[in-house]
Amino acid sequence: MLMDDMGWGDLGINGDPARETPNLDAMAREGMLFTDFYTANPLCSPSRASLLTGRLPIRNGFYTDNIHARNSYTPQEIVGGISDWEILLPELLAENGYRNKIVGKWHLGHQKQYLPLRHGFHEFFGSTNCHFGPYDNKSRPNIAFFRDDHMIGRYFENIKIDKNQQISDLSQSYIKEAINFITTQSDPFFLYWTPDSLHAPTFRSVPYIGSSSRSSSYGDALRELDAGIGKILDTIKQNQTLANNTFVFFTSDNGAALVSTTDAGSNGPLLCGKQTTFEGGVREPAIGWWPSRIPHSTVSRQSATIMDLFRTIFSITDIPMPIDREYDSYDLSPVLFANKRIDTNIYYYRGNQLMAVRNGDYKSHFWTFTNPLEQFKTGINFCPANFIKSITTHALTNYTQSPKLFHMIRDPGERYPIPENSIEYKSVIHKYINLYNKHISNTIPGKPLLNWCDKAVMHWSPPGCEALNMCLPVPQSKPYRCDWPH
Ligand SMILES: [Ca+2]
Repeated sequence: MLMDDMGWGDLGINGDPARETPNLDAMAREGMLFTDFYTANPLCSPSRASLLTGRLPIRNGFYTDNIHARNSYTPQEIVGGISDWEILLPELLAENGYRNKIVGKWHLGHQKQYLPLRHGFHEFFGSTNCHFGPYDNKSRPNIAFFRDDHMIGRYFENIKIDKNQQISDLSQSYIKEAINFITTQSDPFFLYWTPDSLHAPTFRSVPYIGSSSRSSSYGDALRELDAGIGKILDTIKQNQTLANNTFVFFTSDNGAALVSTTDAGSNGPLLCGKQTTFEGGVREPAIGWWPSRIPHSTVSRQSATIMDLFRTIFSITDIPMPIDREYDSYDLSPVLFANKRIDTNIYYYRGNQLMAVRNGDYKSHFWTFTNPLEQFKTGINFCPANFIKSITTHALTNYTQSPKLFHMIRDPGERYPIPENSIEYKSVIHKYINLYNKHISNTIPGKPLLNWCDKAVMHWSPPGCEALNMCLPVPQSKPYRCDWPH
């Protein structure tokens, strides 16, 4: 279960005072809460590509080198998408008898060759892109919505979203689709459930309007998804075989998008939000659930990432991993099933640049950046109410000669850099410099897939448009280098 832009601090059990995620809190009581769980990137597409490949974006190609250290993703004019060479989690599971379904947002490319059914999924209900729009179908087409390998409509046309009132039944459709899939499988299955109602502009269905104490569409949408997660877990619990044999993991693709102000979640005490490699951009709410195997009501401070789910799932299912490529994935079985701690390195990337490294209790920043000053002055702020001198910088700042060091247990909010003349700094910094240098010299970057854009590849005539009489004329192809503003 992968949320979109949900923040660490949104989870009641992580300390949100209103505690409006009762079902997720119950899930954590029945399983293991991860306090130090990370995504692979502070943006949707790269983190999703990493979840499904077990590899950092720098390896699987979900980055740009058009500009140094800039975030990139898959808008509808992107030419690139997931490479055929990558072996996705569902591909390996399918080879071993699993039935795989994705419900929600794909975001690994929308051209025909990138669709989920070409990459290991048997079923798809959702969209390849964010629910942006509406558009005029002349300068930009409305985004297609898919059932399996063909479109069944477009956002704002057949798939209704009332953008002004922030209302849609889409999350309810996703909940029903998940429950229907779970209850009709005879073979082992993998469900990738990834609703996007928490991504601005957020939306919720009518019964949830005003249901949250935040009195925001985001808060209502969170209540709706929390209730849906409760229903999905109940479906599993009602069938003894399913309950004994189903591993469920809950997390989010990146931190709360604080830039969206009132239409965003909370990162609790963490610094900044989505788009940044500070903790608010990449540390996620996370829960592992498997009542017959994971000890109940446990809290793990293990630092781990979304990519670890890849190796963990193949360890649990006893399926061998490919040996012809590098992975950024640890087996979390000893953590999940015995509450042990393993030694892990966390690498924080922004585009083509390794920004920071965490190992154990310390995190070291080798580069810092929020967004360019001229953009910040227009009101785009990834760190509202957060200003840490020399840390939340509006220039890409190189600290490789004197890295910034934080203690993540004493100071998870990255407020107090450890002084460079202190005994503590001097005794630990070399370890992080070595990790940084070693990772860079050992990592062979994949070909960047998010460099090129072209209006001709937008959702003019997706597969299935003929049957619906919804094909739009495709403009002439004119590839250009995508502009990544931050
Ligand atoms: Ca996201």
